[in-house]
Amino acid sequence: MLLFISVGITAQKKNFAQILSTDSDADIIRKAANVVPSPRQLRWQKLELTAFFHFGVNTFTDSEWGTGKEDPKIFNPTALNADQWVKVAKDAGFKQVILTAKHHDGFCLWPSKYTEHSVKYSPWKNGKGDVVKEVAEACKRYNIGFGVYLSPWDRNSSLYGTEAYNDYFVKQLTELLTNYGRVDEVWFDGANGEGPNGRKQVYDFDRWYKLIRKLQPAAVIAIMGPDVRWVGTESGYGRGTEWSVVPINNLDANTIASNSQKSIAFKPEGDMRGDDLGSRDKILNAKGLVWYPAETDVSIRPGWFYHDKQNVQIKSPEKLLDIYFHSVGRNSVLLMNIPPDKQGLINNADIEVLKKWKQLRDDIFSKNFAENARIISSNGIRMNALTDKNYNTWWTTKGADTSAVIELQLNQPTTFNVLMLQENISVGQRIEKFDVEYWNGTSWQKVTEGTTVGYKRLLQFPKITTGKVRIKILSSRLNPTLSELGLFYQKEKE
Ligand code: FUL
Repeated sequence: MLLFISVGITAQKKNFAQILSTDSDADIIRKAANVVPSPRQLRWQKLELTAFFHFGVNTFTDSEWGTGKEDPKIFNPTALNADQWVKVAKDAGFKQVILTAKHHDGFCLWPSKYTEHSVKYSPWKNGKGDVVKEVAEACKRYNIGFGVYLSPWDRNSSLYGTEAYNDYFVKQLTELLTNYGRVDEVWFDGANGEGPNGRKQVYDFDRWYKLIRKLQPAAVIAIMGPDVRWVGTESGYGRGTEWSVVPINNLDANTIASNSQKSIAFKPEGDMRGDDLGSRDKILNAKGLVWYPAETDVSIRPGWFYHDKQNVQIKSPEKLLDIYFHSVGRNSVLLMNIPPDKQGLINNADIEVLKKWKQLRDDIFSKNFAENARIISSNGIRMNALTDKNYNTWWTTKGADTSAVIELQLNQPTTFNVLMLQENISVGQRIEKFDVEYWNGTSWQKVTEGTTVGYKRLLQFPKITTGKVRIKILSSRLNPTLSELGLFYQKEKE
């Protein structure tokens, strides 16, 4: 069995589908509609918000990419407090954090047995400190997820560019995945430059993936990995059309047969940065389809690491809210970087912004005007599921219907300007096109429209006041599903 194949959903439902040369277009569309996330991917998607902590020698040299030649003695945070980092993240609504255990400079935030470029050779806690341990333990105390970033590119290791580097990397991964309890995400950066000896490295991804599956089977492997895809930009803005099911052309029968039992057939390849990766045009020529959802990474500051001079360039709460709408609200998980400073603390300026951002989200999303609406959809079933605040129950259509109209009759004329839709992705991602209309007293008027929904879709539009609104699902790959539906009001600028 391929290692990335999900276990335990149902016999038929898998996170990939093979396309046969005999499949018709309709067969392919039906297969795409039935590809589902693996349990680890589903858990990850539901997090919505994860935080990145970039911290290391760069924090002390005021740089973004270290050379690998730093003296470990420069690493000396005066007041490092991982509880503070994790509490700040949790208070802002993040459900998981990822720490840069090793960035491109090769400096390890844990006392690795296999290098002298680490905290062990720094004055911090007299070389007895372990940042990975402190963050992992804080996450347990605060009950949020914990992940590690381990840069494949290593500008310090003299082994880089040789096969022995893959062994070195496996040893480091093993330390991280065995000594710190549960790890929920392993993040492999795509950067692959030259090592200290000018050589490039051929990474042994298959070996790394197998090790992760063995040691931390619940962890998702992100970016240069099979479970989570880089959205393709570091701006914080995802695609308007975001399919979690995308073509993977090495999933042909021969590859499956030859890799079965001994390898993982799939690792990211090809350009994952186009405007649209999974619509009908893209999947009809595919040899295989895979559930490969988008993660949107962005930093709260211009850089990934902390720099004093950027204290005045922190993104505003309003900017972060806009990013939220265009990442979480576009079927993606948001991974936001909040870099600790030289003291080893999250700076107060970032904390203030995060608090205000959380408040802005709460102001909008604490009141769902759809909650007590009367819901009518002639070919729909389980109307109550739409507003029961339970993701696991869902509305769908009868028979083979792939279009539907869902009308909401509100108790009184209500003002709103945000729509939230959530598909039940545990049965697949299906909705391709929808319109939103409101009743102006004499006729239905179009408010907005959308393409994909996926785990969560948020749409903003100029405010309207009405007693009736309807969602018209115009096209879907199979019976459309909706787990939740919301109407909200976002205070408009005066
Ligand atoms: C990039 C790296 O080169 C940056 O330094 C940062 O870690 C970012 C998240 O990924 O590829």
